[in-house]
Amino acid sequence: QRENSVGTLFDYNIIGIDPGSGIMKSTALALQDYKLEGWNLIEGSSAAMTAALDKAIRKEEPIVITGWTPHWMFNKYDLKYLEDPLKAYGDAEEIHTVARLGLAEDQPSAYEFLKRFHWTSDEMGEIMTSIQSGETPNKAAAQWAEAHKDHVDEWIKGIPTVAGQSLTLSYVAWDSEIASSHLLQYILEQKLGYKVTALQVEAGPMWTGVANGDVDFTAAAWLPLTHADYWDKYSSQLEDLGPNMTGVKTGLVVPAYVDIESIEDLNK
Ligand code: PBE
Repeated sequence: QRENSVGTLFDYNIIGIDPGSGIMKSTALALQDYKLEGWNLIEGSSAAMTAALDKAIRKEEPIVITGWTPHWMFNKYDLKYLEDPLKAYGDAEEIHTVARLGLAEDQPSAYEFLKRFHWTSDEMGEIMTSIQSGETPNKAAAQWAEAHKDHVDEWIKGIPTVAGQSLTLSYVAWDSEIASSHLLQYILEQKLGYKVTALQVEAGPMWTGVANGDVDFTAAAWLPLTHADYWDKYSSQLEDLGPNMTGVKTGLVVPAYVDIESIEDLNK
């Protein structure tokens, strides 16, 4: 660590999230790629990261966080991604729905709906913002589904309802995935007749649960880069139902008032 360097402004800390998340792995590699020596990647959670961000912004202090889009923080605060010329955070990232093998045969209605399910980051953002402003995830998802009936109807049109069959999904408490998982639970239960158990777990168990067949699906697979190691390990035990959202992004994020533009600048 050097005195009077950019790093000292940030105490050489990058505020991260849960250790199982893909963005923590990408960031550990980014530290190597950009030769950011002496920097610490702080483990925590999505909630702790946004709390640290809020605190820094109130005092207009420098902070670097691991961030991603879609996320309500970009609506609430004036933030910017640091440029990533080495593409440590990849390029065209997508969120995929992945199912256990055999779901198509066992639960064809759920399978067909999940295959069709595809939305935009603005749409997800509406649910995230509603949760952030104090609504429960269940209510925020229900309100969204009822306010976007036409869209929901396209996803379920012609799909036979079932009589209370159980279905299990897994997700991590990332703000984006809290929104999508509650919406899926609502539609599967209220429109298609399933009884859904939504398991909130760490990233590792989220993937292994689907791979070993204990969990029917997750809609929280960030590919091709963010969850590449999970995908490489389990892809033969899973079915990829395709992207439920395209044009998503991860990276290092700072408040707009922080006077650096690129990850490379962290080395100055
Ligand atoms: N995220 C949000 C996750 C995927 C969803 C970018 C924080 C991750 O890094 O694994």
